[in-house]
Amino acid sequence: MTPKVNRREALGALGLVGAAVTTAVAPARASHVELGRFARRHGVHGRMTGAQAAAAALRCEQVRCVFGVPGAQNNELWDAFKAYRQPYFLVAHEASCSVMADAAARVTGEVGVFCVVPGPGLTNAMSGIGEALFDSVPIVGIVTDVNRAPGAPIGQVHGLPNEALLHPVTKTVIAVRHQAEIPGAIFEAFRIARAGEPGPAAVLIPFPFYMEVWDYDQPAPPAYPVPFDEGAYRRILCHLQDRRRRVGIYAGLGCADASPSLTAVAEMLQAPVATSVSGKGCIPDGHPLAVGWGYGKQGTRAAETAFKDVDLVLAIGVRYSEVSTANYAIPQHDTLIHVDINPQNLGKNVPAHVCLCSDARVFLDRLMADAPAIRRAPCPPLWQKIQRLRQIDRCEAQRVRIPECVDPLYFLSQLRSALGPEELIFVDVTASTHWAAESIEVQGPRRFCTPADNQSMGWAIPASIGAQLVRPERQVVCVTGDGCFLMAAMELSSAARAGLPVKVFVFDDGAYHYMQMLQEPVFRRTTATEIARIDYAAFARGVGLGYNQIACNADVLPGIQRTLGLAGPILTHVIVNYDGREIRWLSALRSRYIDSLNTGQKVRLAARIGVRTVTPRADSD
Ligand SMILES: Cc1ncc(C[n+]2csc(CCOP(=O)(O)OP(=O)(O)O)c2C)c(N)n1
Ligand SMILES: [Mg+2]
Repeated sequence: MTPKVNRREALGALGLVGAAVTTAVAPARASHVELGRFARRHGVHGRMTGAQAAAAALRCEQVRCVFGVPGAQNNELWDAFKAYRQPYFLVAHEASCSVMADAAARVTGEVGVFCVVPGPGLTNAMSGIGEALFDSVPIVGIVTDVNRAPGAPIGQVHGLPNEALLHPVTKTVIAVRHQAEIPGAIFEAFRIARAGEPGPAAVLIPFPFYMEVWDYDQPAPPAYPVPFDEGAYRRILCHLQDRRRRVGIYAGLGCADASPSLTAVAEMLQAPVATSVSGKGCIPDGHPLAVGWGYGKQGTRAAETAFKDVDLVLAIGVRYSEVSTANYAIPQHDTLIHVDINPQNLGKNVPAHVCLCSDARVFLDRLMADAPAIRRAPCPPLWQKIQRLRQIDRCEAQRVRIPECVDPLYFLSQLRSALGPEELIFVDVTASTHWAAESIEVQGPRRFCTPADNQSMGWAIPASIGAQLVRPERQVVCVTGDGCFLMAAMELSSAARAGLPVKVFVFDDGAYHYMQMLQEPVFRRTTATEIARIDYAAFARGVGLGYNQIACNADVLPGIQRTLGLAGPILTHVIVNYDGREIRWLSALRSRYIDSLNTGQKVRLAARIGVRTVTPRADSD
């Protein structure tokens, strides 16, 4: 009689065989391939299994943490992480692991790494991969695949077309065809993730290769060279040599690793500096030339006003994305010079007079070398004007305008003042995001993070956990909405499990206020925006978080201080009210939207608004 073996037993047996092979081949080699040897030759060298080679390559890249969830296909790999002392972090849902890798990359400037099983593990991770793609963040996914050998069985579990799924959301997918390729594929993925405009790269490794043994001799390759177009640079210098032209700098995330150079160039050119949302902090907000976020109607008043006096905009490491410009509503200037590492971004959304494909720091340092030809005289009236304008913005944020419950913008200004300049702030996709971009001043790069261009709700919760893990010395705070919370809150159980002291503030207004703001003016009613109310105190208790509540403006600063004074992960329930303040970004978007309609569309919109305004409506939800 044939014994019945169920799937779990079969996979368990497979695991045992794997372990036997590993121990038969690896113990002497395992120590042989540890870091001492990497340090000498910087690569993966020696006889080992595919799983060990993958772990060794990650150690070689000095990965701080691999975020993910194991599964039948990649248990071998997770075991190798442990054997090779590669730090890892188990998430509650793979939707979080790519986000945590992204956040770890944002706050450290290094490549973040996640590891998933094929099929649902991968599809769960895809929103986060998309966010890293749109926000130019270098992450590497170690994605296990099913058996793809010729003649492999059909109907394999998780056998979705994983390679095809990955292509549209990554810079590259390296599909491994033989165990010999594993470390080289991982090194190449890191190189591509970092090269040019950073972004996600994936390595797809069919699970049978993890147990195959090979003699590896795989050095880690050098980084890709950075291009520089000397001719375009000379044309930029010609524009800057005309000292009558007043320069304004618009800096994006591409300047994150060039902060001192950016500041030096701004001083040398006496140029006000505005940033994109992702570029916040690339020049410290306390600097006399920093005007805050954006330079149109959507950004700070200081930036909008200061850039009215500018003739020449020097846009560096920035893309003029939809969100950063409130749907491309950016003021035109006499001259725009666009410098970015990705040639496909150059002059694309806003026509530019000169484009230069360059790394931001290389470009800025070249400008400093040419300072004698372009330097402007110090301009104290400009500093005073900026200081005055910024003071007006600060006063507005610090004033309570919404007396009932908590005024969100007032809360954000108080949160800023309660935190040290080094602390890390994560803000989710809520109506308050744009107030945060306006009002939260940031004194250095990589300290203010938001899912800027893919706008994936719930992102900030796992992101703040990932950041806290790799930056234990910093306080990480997360501001999220109650809708975002419903999407991602269970991941807080991982922060509780690991004792990560992240502080999460959830703005509870019982609704998708962001959607209500978009819907109400044009439909005169709201649809599918009222969300489930939950008991936050019970939730916190249930997953092992500390709890605090802030219910009125008078308690905002004391309440924030109470939360920051508590040890461990804390959930703070902030009862907010949105009625009574303008969101500049939204006003800019609205006027841009109306302008973009043709006459017929405008007439239909006006008719609908007219009819619904006079018709009683009780059907908002
Ligand atoms: C995954 C995802 N689904 C839907 C949206 C569209 N969206 C943007 S903001 C928002 C509502 C956010 O609600 P909440 O978190 O409660 O924040 P609030 O605006 O109420 O402060 C929605 C549905 C999105 N950005 N991402
Ligand atoms: Mg809400």
